[in-house]
Amino acid sequence: MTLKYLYAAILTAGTALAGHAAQAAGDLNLICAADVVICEQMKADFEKVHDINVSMVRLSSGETYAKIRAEARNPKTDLWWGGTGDPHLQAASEGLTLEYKSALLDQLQDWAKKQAESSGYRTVGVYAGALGWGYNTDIFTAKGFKEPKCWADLLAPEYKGEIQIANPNSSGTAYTALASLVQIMGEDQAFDYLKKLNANVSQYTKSGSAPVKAAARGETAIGIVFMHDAAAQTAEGFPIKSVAPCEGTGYEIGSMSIVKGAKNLDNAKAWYDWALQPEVQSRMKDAKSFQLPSNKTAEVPKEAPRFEEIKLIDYDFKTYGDPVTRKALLERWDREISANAN
Ligand code: S7P
Repeated sequence: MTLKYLYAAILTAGTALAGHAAQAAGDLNLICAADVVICEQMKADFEKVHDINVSMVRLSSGETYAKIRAEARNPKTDLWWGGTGDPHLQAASEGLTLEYKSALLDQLQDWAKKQAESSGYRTVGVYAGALGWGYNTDIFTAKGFKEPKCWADLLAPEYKGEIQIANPNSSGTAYTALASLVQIMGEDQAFDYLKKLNANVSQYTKSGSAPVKAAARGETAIGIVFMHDAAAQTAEGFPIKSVAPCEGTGYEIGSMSIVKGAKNLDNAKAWYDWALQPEVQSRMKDAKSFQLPSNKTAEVPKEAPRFEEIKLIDYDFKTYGDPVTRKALLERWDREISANAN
């Protein structure tokens, strides 16, 4: 038996154990809100063990939420895998996603189960990762920059035009940054900080990981991103060093939700149960997706930034995943930051 077939056999057995027929047939319309490389790997792996054709679109987290909301009367999407947890929670509280309790729930880390419980089981945690930034060490050496260790350091005038971060309307990463700064500094001080940071930001990208990909290519010195996305660029061989901010930082619980009114509900459940399996989550590292997996027995990649080594805030997912809070923060960001962008 080749390795490929052995792997397929393990996944098939795991799926059967999880209580879903491995041979369900038909289609599955999936929005994947993580990096496109892991999205494609997940789709291909799933199709190897199920007779289900997956139509997959990659969107950022905020874009996914907006699409699912716009399609609420006639959903075209069955399942939303990945992306930051806040918009999944927002969709859950607006009744856009379906309650579902997987038989694998008990195998998950407490943070993943809590995400499920607090949403009335309309979403669940699939991975977690902390926010920080990555910087290009070659650019730093060439320009004689000092390593920015703290959020406050990013305001230094020497970084004018040297920083990229995404737009929090489209990007879950950037919304996590906005909500984290508000929790660390208080709302008015956080907006004051963001106005000053604006002077150093050359571009607000659509996707959350784009800033560190640009830093890897030498197009910018610093990208504010999830630390695992910076680690992925280092693993690709680029001169990127990750930083966990000294004042503390927020984190994401990357999540998964079934869309209410899904046309291919059984197939959505088949993906849901499959994606919570340890074997599936252990393989994420092969796509350089270095988040912390939610299944307790999945392998933690050696490249994954460890929570115990990072000063994490007690991120308030309930408040910052609430539609009213999220809408108000994004509107304020549009008024005070986007309108004055360089
Ligand atoms: O690349 C992996 C990852 O950082 O992408 C997700 C992210 O929210 C998607 O990008 P956007 O910021 O554009 O929404 C994270 O969930 C995930 O860890």
